[in-house]
Amino acid sequence: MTGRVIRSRGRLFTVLTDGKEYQCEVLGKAKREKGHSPVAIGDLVDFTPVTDGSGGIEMVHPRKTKFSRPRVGEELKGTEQVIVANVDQMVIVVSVRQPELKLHLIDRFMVSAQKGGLKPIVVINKVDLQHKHDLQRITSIYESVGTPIVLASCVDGRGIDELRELLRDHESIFVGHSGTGKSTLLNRLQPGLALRTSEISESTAKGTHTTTSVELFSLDSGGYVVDSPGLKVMRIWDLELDELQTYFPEFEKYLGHCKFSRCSHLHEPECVIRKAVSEGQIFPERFESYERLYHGLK
Ligand SMILES: Nc1nc2c(ncn2[C@@H]2O[C@H](COP(=O)(O)OP(=O)(O)OP(=O)(O)O)[C@@H](O)[C@H]2O)c(=O)[nH]1
Ligand SMILES: [Mg+2]
Ligand SMILES: [Zn+2]
Repeated sequence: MTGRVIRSRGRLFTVLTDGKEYQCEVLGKAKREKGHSPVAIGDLVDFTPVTDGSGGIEMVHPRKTKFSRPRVGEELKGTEQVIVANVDQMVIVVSVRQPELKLHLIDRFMVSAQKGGLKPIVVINKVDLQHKHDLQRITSIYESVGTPIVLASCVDGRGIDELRELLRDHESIFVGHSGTGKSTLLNRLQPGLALRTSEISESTAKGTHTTTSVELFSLDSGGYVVDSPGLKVMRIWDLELDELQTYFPEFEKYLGHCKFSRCSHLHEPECVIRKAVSEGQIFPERFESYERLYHGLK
């Protein structure tokens, strides 16, 4: 039988097929697959039922999309951790404050989304709080690269309906640092979901990783959502230096026109990307994110 992995606990994966759930172990064959995590939430799998409600996963279907990162603590050995497979959108949740908004964090997730084949959506949450950001400018930055951006508040309800529309009939994973309000947003989008959320401490203004597991939920308005634990450091799995520039859509029309064919766009003369930045064709904020990511990869 074929089904979809919707959650996991320990070594057991819950596989959903025809509205029925099976608790499955991963059998030897599927375990031995090389080069990626054997089974991830969102995977389509072939399994054999053992008893009513339990079974064994035999095979994982090739993934259409994936959001992955190096397994924590194993960055050097390089093991990939697929956080979710086969969803089509990444909702990048940041907050104006608590924790503080940093554009380069959004851009890092944007790169990861595109690399994995997911369409990014940006949500700036907690706009009810006093803050110092120019939200109009931030909105134009992301609109200029074709990314939908929603200004939201779980306190006064701003942006919630708009976000619900963007999620309708899509499968979306919510990502972002701890405490930005991912679970609160999901609870607001679908009352009854009752995901655990928590107060963030005022003194450190850091979240405490309230969400600890990844699970696929269906939305009454159509589609699926996946909550995810806030990531402290968001490293991008298997990203090459040369590849980075291709995940900045606004660079695209300039690529191949620099004087040097392998221009890093950081210091070489006659670089058309830097020229576009200085002429206001590319937002300096985005270029700065590119620079940061580039240095991080070297
Ligand atoms: N003022 C304000 N507070 C919010 C808003 N959304 C969420 N919060 C608060 O932010 C805190 C963290 O919310 P969570 O939903 O637990 O954050 P999370 O992103 O799921 O965090 P992790 O699960 O740790 O990744 C809670 O105290 C929420 O009440 C908002 O729009 N405005
Ligand atoms: Mg959460
Ligand atoms: Zn260049």
